[in-house]
Amino acid sequence: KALFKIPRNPSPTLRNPEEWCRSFSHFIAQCLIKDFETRPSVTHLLEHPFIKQAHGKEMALGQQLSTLICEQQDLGCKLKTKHERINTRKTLIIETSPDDDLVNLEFLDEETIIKHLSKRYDELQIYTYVGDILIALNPFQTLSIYSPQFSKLYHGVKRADNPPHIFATADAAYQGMVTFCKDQCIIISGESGAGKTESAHLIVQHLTFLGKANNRTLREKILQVNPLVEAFGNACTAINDNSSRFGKYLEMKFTPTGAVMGAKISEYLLEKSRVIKQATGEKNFHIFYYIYAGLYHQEKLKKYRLPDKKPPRYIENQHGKVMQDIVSSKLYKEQFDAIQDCFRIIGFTDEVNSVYRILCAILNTGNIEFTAITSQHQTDKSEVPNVEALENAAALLCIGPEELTEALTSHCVVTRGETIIRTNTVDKATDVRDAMSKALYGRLFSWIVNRINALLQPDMNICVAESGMNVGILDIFGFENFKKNSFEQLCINIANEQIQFYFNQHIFALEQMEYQSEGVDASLVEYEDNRPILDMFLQKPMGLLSLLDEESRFPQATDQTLVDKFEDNLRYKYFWRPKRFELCFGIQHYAGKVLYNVNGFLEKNRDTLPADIVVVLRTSENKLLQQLFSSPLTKTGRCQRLVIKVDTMEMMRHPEETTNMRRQTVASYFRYSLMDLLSKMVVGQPHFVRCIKPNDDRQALRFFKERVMVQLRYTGILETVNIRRQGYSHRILFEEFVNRYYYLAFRAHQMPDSSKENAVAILERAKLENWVLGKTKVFLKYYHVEQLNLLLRELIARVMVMQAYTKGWLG
Ligand code: AD9
Ligand code: MG
Repeated sequence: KALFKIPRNPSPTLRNPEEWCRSFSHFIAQCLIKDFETRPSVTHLLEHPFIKQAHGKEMALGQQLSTLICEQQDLGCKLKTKHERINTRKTLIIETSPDDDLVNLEFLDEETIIKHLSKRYDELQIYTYVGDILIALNPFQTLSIYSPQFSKLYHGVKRADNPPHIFATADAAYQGMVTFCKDQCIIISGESGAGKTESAHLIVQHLTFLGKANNRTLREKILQVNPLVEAFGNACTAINDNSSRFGKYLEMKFTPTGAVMGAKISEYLLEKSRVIKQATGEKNFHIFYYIYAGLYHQEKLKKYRLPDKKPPRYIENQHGKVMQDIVSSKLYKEQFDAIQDCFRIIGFTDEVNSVYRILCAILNTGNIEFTAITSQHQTDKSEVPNVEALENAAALLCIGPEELTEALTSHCVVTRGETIIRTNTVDKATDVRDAMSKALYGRLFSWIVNRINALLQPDMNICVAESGMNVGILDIFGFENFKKNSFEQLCINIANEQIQFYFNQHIFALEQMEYQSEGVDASLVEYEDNRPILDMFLQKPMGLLSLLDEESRFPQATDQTLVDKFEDNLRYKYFWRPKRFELCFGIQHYAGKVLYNVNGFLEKNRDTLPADIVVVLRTSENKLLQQLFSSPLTKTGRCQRLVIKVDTMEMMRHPEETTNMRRQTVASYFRYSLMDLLSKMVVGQPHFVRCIKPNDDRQALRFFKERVMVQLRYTGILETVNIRRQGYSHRILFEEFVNRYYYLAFRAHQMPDSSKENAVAILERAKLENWVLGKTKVFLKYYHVEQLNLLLRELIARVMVMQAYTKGWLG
């Protein structure tokens, strides 16, 4: 209060700026030491006429003051006073309320929870806490709560100081990382269209704000990563116009002091089949529409050999999309410009032109058609009647059109040591064509991701990467249940089962096990364990994926034999086979019943790319394409083709292994990816965001109780509220606890024993209540840790200021 009363004109006793400034800085230093909360805002100080004047004259004191201010900024300390916050609140109209956290509710049942969420949603409070877990209701409208002002508001404060917000979760992860020097991971879950991807963007936005690197370019680059990969990996589905068709784990890398220094994406299981076919009412990956509309407007369709009368078949009129719809879309055109900017800002070079060429080649490949040649001797031969599309594709890929025709319409086989060339039927040639399109797109996508990673790698000269830490953000495709569900939905839903299992493990299982082993009395909470369903999918050798792999190895296997095999071997209550639909089976997932149609499962799982195609593509003069299909193989002619057993996924990740005869199916690669993802997640301290979709019509302010109830049930929110209310989310070894917090109760040079008694001394000194002691650990509620960390940060800041003061920086 005193600070804000400082007169704008100096009092008669302080006659000149130097004197005033000296006295003022002295006063500030005292305030800082006395009470951290009453520090003046930096802007407020710098704006003061005397400070300005002091700066203008380059007076030593002014400089010292600004040095101190800069140091504070670097420290990432709070820059605003309470006063400022109150003002901000008024203008932004945000208030905290007791029902911000469901754990505080007096009555705890589904009805009450729903009532609260519904009321909050009406008031546009889309976020609600369950202890340290964030529930995010999709607002289906643009809210003005993500501006830089909000980023400031949610910077390094206690959760209870502000209403729940996605920025608070990002902040908790960031503070956790800086304070404990531990990697963090934010796991965003929810069904398709619930708001995971949007939440992931907001988290990245806030983390780039928090990790203020001096390097502005790096921040800008990181912000372009999501839009770029999503243009290639997202598409419009029946549920969501911007549905993620791949899983994404984005790791943001920070220096030990918390400055952002790089980023890395890992992508999981892109739904490549979308390139060649989309379900009714759905579309291809966004990028195809962007590029077609963009090139049309730049009058470059000819240059990229795209048809200008009718859009290519892969993005065409399958579902009423006509040429005019695509080229007249302002959105597509603008998005194309935005993607070009993304490439440029991230640092891609002329390679972008090769990316466009490959995309356009894929569109042309889709237009290649085959007809049967029936002669007296041969009925299983096909040819390409209209060579325009084929020639276009070949030209864009920089390969010979004859070689491409040959690879599409015939294949090599070896019988008893002899190599024979066999012709392809029309169906077979069509399959090969589509396999080529899928492989091109899948590898291009992986290449883009790898290239981004290379461009955003931490600069080794500035910081040794190993000494940095990271915050990982998981945004996968959400649980899906369409009218017709295929192999893709099965993989997506298994991934979601795995994430739910991880959540259960963290929130319920591990926590309860630890209470018991530490002799802490906390009543057990019942929860729905989905482990048996996961076992049904993943177990070897009799789990569903293993059975699918086994059947995929038999050339004679059919959809019928596959579904029969499932029925004969999967004796689980979660599996059923409706008699009416012969080629279907049903699964009772954690999030509901889904009926799958096995049509095409085997082919999708085999995902074979004929070796003939690989050999042709390797002859390309395009450097990028060579890279995509590179391997130690030499191009020694056509018949060499058969020694290669190429598997798309295998090659994509391990190009050096392409000569390996071992075949890897999509299911086995998927299993491996899940393990890889989990191994990344388990090393970090998890933070959970549970996205909820309040209605299926994507309408703002519509809260369908039943719909929300179902999601709350299957995500175990009620049980989570219970366990967060009773439980202790942080369990820290006495030694670690004393090491971390001893400054709060002991003198800095007086390193105490890491005993239980000293831990208690710290807890009491910090005036905390409701903690519990186990045999080897302190059991804390989430708000205890928050309080301790805040005290610690304040203490460190005070020490810094005292040092500055004693060194005479403050006059
Ligand atoms: V999927 O599993 O990838 O199909 P998501 O990722 O869960 O799904 P997404 O984030 O794409 O859903 O959200 C769907 C739509 O909801 C967005 O396109 C927005 O129109 C809308 N949405 C979601 N969250 C917000 C928000 N915080 N503010 C405004 C939002 N709109
Ligand atoms: Mg998404």
